[in-house]
Amino acid sequence: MPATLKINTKIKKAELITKKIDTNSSILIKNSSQTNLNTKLDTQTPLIKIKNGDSPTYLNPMWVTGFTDAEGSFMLSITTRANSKNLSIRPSFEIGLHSKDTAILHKIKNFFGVGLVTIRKFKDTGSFSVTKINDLSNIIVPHFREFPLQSQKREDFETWAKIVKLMVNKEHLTESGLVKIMELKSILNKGLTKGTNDILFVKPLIRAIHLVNSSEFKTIDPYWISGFVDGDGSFSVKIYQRKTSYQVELRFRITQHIRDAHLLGVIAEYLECGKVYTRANKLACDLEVFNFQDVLKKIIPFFQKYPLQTVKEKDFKDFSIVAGYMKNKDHLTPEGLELIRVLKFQMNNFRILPDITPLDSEKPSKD
Ligand SMILES: [Ca+2]
Repeated sequence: MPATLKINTKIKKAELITKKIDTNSSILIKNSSQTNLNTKLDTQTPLIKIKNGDSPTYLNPMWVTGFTDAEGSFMLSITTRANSKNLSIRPSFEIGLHSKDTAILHKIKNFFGVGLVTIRKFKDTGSFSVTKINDLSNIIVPHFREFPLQSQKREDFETWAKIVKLMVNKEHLTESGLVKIMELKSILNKGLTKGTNDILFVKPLIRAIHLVNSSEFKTIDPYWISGFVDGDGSFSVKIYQRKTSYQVELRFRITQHIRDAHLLGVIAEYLECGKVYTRANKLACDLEVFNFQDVLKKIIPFFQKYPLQTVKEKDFKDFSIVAGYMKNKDHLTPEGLELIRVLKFQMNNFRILPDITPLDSEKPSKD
């Protein structure tokens, strides 16, 4: 019982602190240095239209692409119809999220003006999906042609768009068209599944690798980064105990499958900070920024200028407040450290449940 009581008081305290800091948040960006990054920040105009000062009514198209690079899927389902040899071929575009973050799915639906939002309460998930062939062909494909994907998902999109085109031309109704679709499916996402492989003789294609050009990437709309981080990024506060003292560390991270290690390196170049680390299992990699000056002068000003759109924005705000304390050296006093602990207790997994993408899940650390 005393533990619960203690946490409740802490949370109340944290709310008070958050309010106090919010009205005075300019302290965090006073010292932005005159690096190339800052010049870049100043020359780009944010495209999001702001209503009432803080609630964005429209999503930036490049944010939508960045978020799709992190969380979207270009799918193709091929099933055999009952009592028939005919195949049912259904392409779709989907974004699946934890149900706590479904508000953004409705915004994405409004952005495209097509598709459906489905919430599965018992599974704690929600998704935005577009399945009508005309919507895929007239809305989804043109969007990703105009605002291109940057990760390996670009290859999935290109393959999938060819399938959509074949279907618009009704080629899936011919045997040769069907073979073409199956061949394309062999390099889409996880490739062919067992059942469908037996039906037609299919020669699997070889998947191309998409390598972003780092000098071209320097001119990317910064909202692509915000969208990508809204999907696969995280902001965390670590408190390490030393022998007689505590050390506070702020960590910004983007996690990807190993196939996108190159992209993370290009993002690090763009942000002018951070380094890419390969995980021990060699299946995933992380771009990490934990140098305090980089966090304070590069990461925080960037996401203040190009705000996140999901509930991750709340974690970013808490993270920024802690940075403000650390800048004032408040973390070196017992009171300051306690305030940081309180904020840490309301962030990330304490605020929302872990992401449904296994790569993104991070257990709350015990400190
Ligand atoms: Ca992801």
